Amino acid sequence: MKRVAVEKKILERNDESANRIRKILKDKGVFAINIMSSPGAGKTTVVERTIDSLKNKYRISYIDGDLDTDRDASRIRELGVDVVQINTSGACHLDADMVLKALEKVSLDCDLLIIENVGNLVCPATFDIGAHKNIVILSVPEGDDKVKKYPVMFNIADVVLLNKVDLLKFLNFDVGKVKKELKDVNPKAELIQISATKGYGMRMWYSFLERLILL
Ligand SMILES: Nc1nc2c(ncn2[C@@H]2O[C@H](COP(=O)(O)OP(=O)(O)OP(=O)(O)O)[C@@H](O)[C@H]2O)c(=O)[nH]1
Ligand SMILES: [Mg+2]
Repeated sequence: MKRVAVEKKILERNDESANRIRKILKDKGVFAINIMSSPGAGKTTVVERTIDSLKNKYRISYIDGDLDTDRDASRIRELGVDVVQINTSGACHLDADMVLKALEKVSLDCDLLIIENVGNLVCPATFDIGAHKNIVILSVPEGDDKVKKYPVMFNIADVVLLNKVDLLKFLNFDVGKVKKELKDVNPKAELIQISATKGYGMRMWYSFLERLILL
């Protein structure tokens, strides 16, 4: 009973901070996305390609959450957008207080704020960080059984990007199974098949994202 009470308090405090973030973003007219996946599914690669493709049309800022190092932040900084690194000191997810602090540093003179969460298919799903949309990436090498094994994450997804489809020909991966299980877990989620490195499906993702930015 005690454990439940403490957890509830932490999440309530987190929700208050997430609401503050939403207010700040609304006042500034910024649209924010929270990108989540297992380690290595391709979050930073998708972000790189997305920034490359959209940076001449939209002002973009980026916040990166990682346990340690600024490797992803350095990759994105090279593209000339404003970047703030959050190191979570061992925590397996970003929380709203971490993002609130980062908002004091990152440029909010932007149309799109991309937040890359810590690579983890479980914990980030529980912590609202005030973003408008949740983008979840599943990659082909992870296996086609993940939607039902990690339902909390797929349940909060607005969009699921099925990445690394260039590897489908080498692996035993049933795209139909993922589609069916996603329909069961979260019928509202959009599924877009992409290869961030080869470019397949990326135009569909960019135009989907643009529609959201312009809403
Ligand atoms: N074959 C293939 N490899 C990809 C694709 N997208 C990303 N990768 C590779 O996957 C590896 C991990 O990509 P990242 O973008 O760093 O993954 P991440 O999700 O940001 O990783 P963390 O931040 O550590 O959780 C890199 O070697 C990428 O080149 C893809 O579409 N196809
Ligand atoms: Mg990354």
